[in-house]
Amino acid sequence: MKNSSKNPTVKYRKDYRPSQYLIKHTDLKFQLFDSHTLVNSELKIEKNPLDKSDVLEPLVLDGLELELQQVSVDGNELSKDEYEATDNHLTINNVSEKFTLNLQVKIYPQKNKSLEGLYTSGGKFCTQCEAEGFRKITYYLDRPEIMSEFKVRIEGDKAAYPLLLSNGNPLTRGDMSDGRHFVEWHDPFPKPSYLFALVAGDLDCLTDSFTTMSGREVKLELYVDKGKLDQCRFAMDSLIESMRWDEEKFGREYDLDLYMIVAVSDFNMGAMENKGLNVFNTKYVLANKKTATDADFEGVERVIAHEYFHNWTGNRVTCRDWFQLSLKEGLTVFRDQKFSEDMQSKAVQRIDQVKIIRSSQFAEDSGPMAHSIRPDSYIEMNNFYTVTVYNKGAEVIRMMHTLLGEQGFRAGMDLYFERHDGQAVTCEDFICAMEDANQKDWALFRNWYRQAGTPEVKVQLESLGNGKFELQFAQSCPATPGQETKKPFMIPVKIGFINAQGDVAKFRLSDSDDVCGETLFVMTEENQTLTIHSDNEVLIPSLLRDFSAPVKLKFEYDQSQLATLFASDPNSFNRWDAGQSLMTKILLNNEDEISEPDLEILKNSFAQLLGDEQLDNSLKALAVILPEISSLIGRSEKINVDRLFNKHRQLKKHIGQSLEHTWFSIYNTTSGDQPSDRKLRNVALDYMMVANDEQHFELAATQQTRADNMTDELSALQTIANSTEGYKSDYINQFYQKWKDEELVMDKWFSAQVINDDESIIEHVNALLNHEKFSIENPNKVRAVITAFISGNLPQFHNATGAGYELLADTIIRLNAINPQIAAGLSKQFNQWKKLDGKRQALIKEQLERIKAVDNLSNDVYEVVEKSLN
Ligand code: 0A1
Ligand code: ZN
Repeated sequence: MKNSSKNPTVKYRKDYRPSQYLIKHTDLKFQLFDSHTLVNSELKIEKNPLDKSDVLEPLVLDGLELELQQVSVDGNELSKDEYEATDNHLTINNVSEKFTLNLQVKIYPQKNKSLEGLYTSGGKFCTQCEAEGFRKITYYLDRPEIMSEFKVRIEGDKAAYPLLLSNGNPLTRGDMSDGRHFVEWHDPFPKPSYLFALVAGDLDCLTDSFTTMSGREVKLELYVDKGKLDQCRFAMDSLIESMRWDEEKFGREYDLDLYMIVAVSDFNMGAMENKGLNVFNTKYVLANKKTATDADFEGVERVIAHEYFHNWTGNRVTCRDWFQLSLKEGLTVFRDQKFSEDMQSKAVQRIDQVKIIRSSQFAEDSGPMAHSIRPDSYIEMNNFYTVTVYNKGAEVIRMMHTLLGEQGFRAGMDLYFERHDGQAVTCEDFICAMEDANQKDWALFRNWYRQAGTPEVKVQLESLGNGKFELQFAQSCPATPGQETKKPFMIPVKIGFINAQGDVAKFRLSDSDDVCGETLFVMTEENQTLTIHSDNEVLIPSLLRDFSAPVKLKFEYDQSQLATLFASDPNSFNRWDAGQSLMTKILLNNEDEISEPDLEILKNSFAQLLGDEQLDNSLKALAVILPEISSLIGRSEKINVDRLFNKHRQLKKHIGQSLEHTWFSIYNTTSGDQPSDRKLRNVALDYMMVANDEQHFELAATQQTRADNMTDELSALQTIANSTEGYKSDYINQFYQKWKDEELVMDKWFSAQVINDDESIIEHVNALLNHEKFSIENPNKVRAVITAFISGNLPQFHNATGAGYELLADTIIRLNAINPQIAAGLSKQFNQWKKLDGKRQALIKEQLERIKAVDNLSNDVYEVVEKSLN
């Protein structure tokens, strides 16, 4: 098909109609062979009692890339004229109110490189069905509101696949002829097809158990490739912690007797919450001190928790349709964030969460793919597993939590589970439960679900004399595709003050006698004023503490006010944020270079902060890391990137050089063995290398060679790979020789080599794409090389020659034919192009048009590219 004829269907939220049919029971039989798989299904179908129409419409099942071999209804095989099979559907015309449908289809998992449906990875079979992958396994009503009780029989060669796993509990197993065997599974909880899973292979297993709050014992099984058991303990402990935490915080108990996790190397996303049988990207399971960094450990803990928490928020209560995705994802991300805040440092976690919002979500919200957390339409659902639905969705839940407090929020959650356990529901149902449990009317709050775009809140402070002050607030939100004008949002703004000396400034609200140090002001209109009283003559406001709403807050601070907040705001998040604002202001002003006084202010602020003995080392490290270039672009409407890149380099160099002695002393005296100590030491090393890589190269080299943990080893490698030293390749090779058999470590080795801010890098990236350890079919490798380059090396991605753009387009075109989901994800990286200068815009447009003209362009890539060009 030539793509000029492309006419993909757009699905609209407003068109939702309940299905006329339900599938009460689903019996599946899988016969796994070396070249293909046969799937037999028996579906007990009946008319949906909610459907009141007298007319029975034809049954239309979804199906994709299936070879249909047999169809029978109530035991009678249908002849070819009694059904119609097209590229996407199987239609059966004459059906009754209740019947049994039997189908046999043939599929080719070994050839499936989209990693959706049933596929093979490293010699084992596995599945990925969310969002619409089950239709690549058999014909089905492949929509989340169809909840069915599943029985599954898997047959395969016993030597190659001693393990045959599916959801729920194993029922029976036995041997067959020809060295084959079978296992039968039953999942007592009705579930949508997207939660189905199957795994077959020969794997090692770590087992443990968990006794639930009601005293039931749950078997825990973690399956990994042979030889990897020494990298499993942390994931298992994280699972146990998550199970305990969900009981303590939300009263939620696990419901089956068995919880299985399988790690696979080829996986499009992080992991998948299939009922009782999670499938994980190895990146979020395998970790020990030697192979994984501190950041990797945090990732494992977070994703293990996320998938576990889905058992209640996603599986027990699921989504009615895919427009409601944030119902389960926003809520589950919020839950995993809360968990991580309890396990790690709260402020550090919050900073990391907000960095994602500011660097990726603000960008998405200001680009051609902007959508509300509950989108109105889509062409390809896979394109909507976004930072907006997930992370902004979590911010929206967090605002509910902020508005209701811990107890009110818990009451809302309890009511939500009580009302909707076992159902497929909507975001509206969730809001209603929160409202009803707390006697609230949140008509206005719903605008967060309806409207896309990042609201801007402008704040001014006016002193009226006699200790009386006025904070004036004004909110607005820019137009986004399809939404020209916006209604006001409900915006909780957490506020405190410090005085000119940097001490906490207490205050009193006009309508109260209580003196306080902090207040929550809830905006509901475009313009509002808050009057306060304070004994201090000068107040410096500390606004939107802990990022209490996903908005851009604008207050005209001068540099000295920001420096004071950076030195002494008692709110750790805002203290960090003041430093970011200070740097952002300087990096984004209209000067071509940073002035000497500005450099001096920053240097002094950093020196003072680094000397603060009260401050935790990880907060110190975070505070001295420059704002990410992506977030500086993300927050701008138009951007002169050449100027930004130059100033970013200038600032980094200056901080490195002017504080060289401080870095050296931090490096030598920070001796602890905690992640926070490593973090600060490695930031110091990086600045030293930026200051003078010739002089400090030995130090980095020694660190890489002697390290007993991956955090230090990799940090050293990264800074070495970024240096200009000729013999850095010795150390890149040394790392390679040591780790070439560890796939996940090889991903780090690739990534470390693509962030060098040097013109020759594109050639090097191309060489890495041809390296024997690289595979375009493995998403982790694509992320390790391509995503790491285009998001971690923006100066060279935006190289004025356009070579970076061409490299990305080449990769997208290659991947379009292999794995459309990953190809589309990469295509989104062009979405900021209209902010750039004319020359770069023309270069990107050329690449977008080249992609659009590709034969057999997938819907996934088409949707992103088409929206970007419009
Ligand atoms: N529900 C999973 C994420 C996920 C979504 C789609 C996938 O393939 C298209 C795979 C995983 C989660 O939130 O963890
Ligand atoms: Zn999720």
